[in-house]
Amino acid sequence: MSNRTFTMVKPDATSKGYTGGIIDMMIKGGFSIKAMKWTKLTPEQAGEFYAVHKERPFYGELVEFMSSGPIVAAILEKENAVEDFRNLIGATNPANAAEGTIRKKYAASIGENAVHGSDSDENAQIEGDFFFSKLERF
Ligand code: FUP
Repeated sequence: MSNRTFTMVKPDATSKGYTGGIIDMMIKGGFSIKAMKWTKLTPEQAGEFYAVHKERPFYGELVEFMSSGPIVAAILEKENAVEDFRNLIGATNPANAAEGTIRKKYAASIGENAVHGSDSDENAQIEGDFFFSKLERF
């Protein structure tokens, strides 16, 4: 069990002015910020980040969307971080997201779903390393 996860506020949410509200829900959910940056992915970077989905039918759309505007990338810390954060963000499809979750409140659709959360300790490490150097983590 790791105590860190990786998250992004996605372009749909940054463009709608939801960044502050989403980060507030993360902090009120008991997560502390270990690293954070406002940045924008190139299509190549988004393609690399989501390479695991390369064969899926939505890959092209996903890469286009994730490189369409700014994102906020962050490493968060809490006991049982990966699982607890998945619970806080809710189901991938906001139509199935539970009341009180970030996606229930802020996500528009399965593709434009406001926020990313790592699905395993191993991916949390890989994804955090994709965005942050050792000098950017506190
Ligand atoms: P999640 O881990 O909840 O972000 O969901 P997945 O890893 O299954 O999917 C990663 C991203 O692919 C989602 F955030 C949005 C996108 N996606 C689609 O666009 N369509 C789908 O049918 C499934 C996922």
